[in-house]
Amino acid sequence: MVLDGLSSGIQKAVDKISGRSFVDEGVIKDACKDIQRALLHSDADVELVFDLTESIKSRALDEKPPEGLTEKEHVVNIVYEELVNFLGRDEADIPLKGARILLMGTFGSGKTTTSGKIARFYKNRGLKPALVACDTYRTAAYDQLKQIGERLDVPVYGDPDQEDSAVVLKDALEEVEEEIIIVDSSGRDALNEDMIEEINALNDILEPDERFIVIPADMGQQAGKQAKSFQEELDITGVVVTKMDGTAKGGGALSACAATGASVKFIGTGEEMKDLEKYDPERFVSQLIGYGDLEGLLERIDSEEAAEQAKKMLEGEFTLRDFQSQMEQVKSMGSLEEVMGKIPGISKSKIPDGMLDMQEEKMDTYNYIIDSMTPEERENPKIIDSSRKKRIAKGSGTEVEDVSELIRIYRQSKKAMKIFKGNRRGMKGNLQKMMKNFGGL
Ligand SMILES: Nc1nc2c(ncn2[C@@H]2O[C@H](COP(=O)(O)OP(=O)(O)O)[C@@H](O)[C@H]2O)c(=O)[nH]1
Ligand SMILES: [Mg+2]
Repeated sequence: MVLDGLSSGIQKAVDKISGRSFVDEGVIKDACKDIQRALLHSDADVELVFDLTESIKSRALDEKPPEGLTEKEHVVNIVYEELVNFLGRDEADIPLKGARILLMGTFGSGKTTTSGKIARFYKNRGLKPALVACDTYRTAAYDQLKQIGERLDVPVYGDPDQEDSAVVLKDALEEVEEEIIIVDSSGRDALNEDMIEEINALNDILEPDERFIVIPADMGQQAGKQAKSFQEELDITGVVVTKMDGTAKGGGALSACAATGASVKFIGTGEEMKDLEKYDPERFVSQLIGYGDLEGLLERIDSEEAAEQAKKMLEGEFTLRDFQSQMEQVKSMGSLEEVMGKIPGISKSKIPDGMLDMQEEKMDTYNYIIDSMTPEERENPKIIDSSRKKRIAKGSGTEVEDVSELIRIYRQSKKAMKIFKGNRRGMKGNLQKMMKNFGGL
């Protein structure tokens, strides 16, 4: 994953806690030192880091474990919760209907690349994005975006001969038919009057739902200062932290943004269009800490719904509704491609090109099919005979073969659920099994 250094430091701390037969003050202090070291190495602010470890220490010593958790699990959970606070608490909220997004940032921060990545993000979710090339400052900017658009099969509006970005945007808005409009803009060396004026002009014309500042992670804690100045001058709604893949300073950048109250919406993790993740601090910290036990732990303490679902599965009552909600869970984790990349043991290289996108479409198809069933059919798919299949296919605008395929995959998943009986890693195991069903791996 990104931030391997930070991750191994945090994991070392967690292992120290988990590896002892009991936790005392000495162990907690020792683990906190590891966490400090890891975060400071990631260029996080010293004071913030000390505040964090103080909270961990005092909570670990004062709070009694809630029912069902051992002392050790309780302390690991405190580390997890405090790290989530530290790195941003709220999961990014990205509008999934018609949205206008204006990107801004300094030279080379990754605006143009990120514009393309965000277009892909929407396209993968079945929406129609358009890109607008408003960087009129750099000569090759239009061509760069045009190439990205061609690769993604997303229209790019712009005029390489027009020097006034406001004119480019006005013209584009007259023509554009797509529901999502993503506007790239010109950078500067730093936020200056010239840039403020230009962005304000674009803002008045576009009236965007989101104003994102793009900041490279290698700025470390300076990212917080930059987010703050853009916040004050240009009223940003979110931050995209790019280049998380190429630096040890990502933790510092994320924590500094969180400390200013700016919400990180996406992180960029590579040069390719697919390298964008919606930022979800809980998921991010789970990865930092290392899946495994922690996931089982979280499942036990805070998800009544998950517990209810698990219980039903164990009783063999895994209905098509449960199947549908599981598909939703998979989708809400990001694109299948991202999910696959995170499941140990599944190599992306084994997946044929085009398979992943196709599978996402499949999930939509399956959702339509399940929606077209009667409640009785959903609860008891056994009653779905060929005449019912025909009716369902017609109602959902799909083919009878799709309906049969869904039922087959549902049966396989149901069987897989039973195999996972008693498996503490629950959700991950289920997902992995389900992915295998989808991907035929
Ligand atoms: N490794 C890595 N490189 C990135 C990422 N985002 C952008 N880049 C690279 O950073 C450079 C500048 O990006 P560009 O989008 O042109 O920045 P702009 O000047 O802000 O529009 C390009 O070489 C990109 O490929 C990222 O998340 N990871
Ligand atoms: Mg650019």
